Amino acid sequence: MRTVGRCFFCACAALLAGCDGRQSALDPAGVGAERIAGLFWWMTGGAAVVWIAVAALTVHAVRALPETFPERRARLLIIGGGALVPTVVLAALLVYGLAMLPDLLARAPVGSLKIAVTGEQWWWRVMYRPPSGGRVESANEIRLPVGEPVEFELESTDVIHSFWIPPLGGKVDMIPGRRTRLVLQPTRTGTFRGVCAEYCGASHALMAFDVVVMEKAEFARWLDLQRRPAAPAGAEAAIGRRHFMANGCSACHTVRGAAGADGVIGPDLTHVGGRLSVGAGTLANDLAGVTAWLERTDRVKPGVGMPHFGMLPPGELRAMAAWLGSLK
Ligand code: HEC
Ligand SMILES: [Cu+2]
Repeated sequence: MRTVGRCFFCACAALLAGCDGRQSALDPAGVGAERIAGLFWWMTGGAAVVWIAVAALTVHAVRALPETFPERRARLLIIGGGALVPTVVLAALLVYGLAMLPDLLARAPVGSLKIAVTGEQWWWRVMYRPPSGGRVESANEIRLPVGEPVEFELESTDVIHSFWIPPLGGKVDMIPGRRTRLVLQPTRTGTFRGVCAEYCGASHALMAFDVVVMEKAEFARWLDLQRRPAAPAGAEAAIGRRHFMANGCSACHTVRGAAGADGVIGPDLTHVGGRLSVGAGTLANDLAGVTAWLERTDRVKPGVGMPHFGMLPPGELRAMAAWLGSLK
């Protein structure tokens, strides 16, 4: 009995751990997610009603004596319980679900912020297109103003990925050669987690991103900062910058403001120091995390499109990590 109790406790703990709001569709922080969570609970309620009715009928069927059950009543029960009730319940749920679609698929009003996100194996290229004009490139993190509808333009350069921020709304596939759309409107500030929801290769599970919903004014300030080139580094960080250029990192990475660093194969690193994680949600963005990323890239993320630099002296790796960390 004790073992059963323990197993039950562990199962509950595991289930509840899944309810951590950062990545839960049942802890909505967006207009779309609220609707979807509502639909989920109505569906669950409908399923529970059907289940209880079927279970009750089963118990009744086992107990009832055939002679006390006239054929007419049995036929009514079969037609009513077997055809009528499921048809009505399922049709109602279908109509309720479908009625939601036009709203969830609507475009954002003209003048809304647009964000183009491209899925790559295994990271996210992010391009902000504010209504005021211009574009701002970033990667592996998405920041949003609270209360505003934002239109995402989703693309892929290699295989099918799927863009999903569970607390904010539904998921939409990113299909090579096509542009799909999704409108999200966060309802509260906070930090959430987005994922790729379509198996896309070896490191599919290591393709996540942080989502930070901010107050409107704070977001405007942040976007303005992103627009600017990287802040000039101090003397110590400047050494890291030299190593960055000497080791060929700039062939794949752009750091606006660092002359010559204009590669476009990998994520834009202009303000990488201000992100919450590195490696698309894989490691903490601190000195240890970035150093580990540079040293063991392929072990951190199997199949990754960046070579590892484990052959370099540790001091050089740390210097580069320090410089990247200073790029706020
Ligand atoms: C051949 C191209 C290439 C070279 C050379 C390269 N990188 Fe990368 N880098 C990438 C790609 C691709 C990614 C994205 C990997 C992923 O997450 O799947 C990446 C990711 C990163 C990230 C994480 C960025 C984020 O937003 O999570 C950092 C930091 C980074 N590289 C630094 C460096 C440094 C420093 C060097 C040189 C020592 C370097 N890279 C050399 C292609 C490259
Ligand atoms: Cu993917």
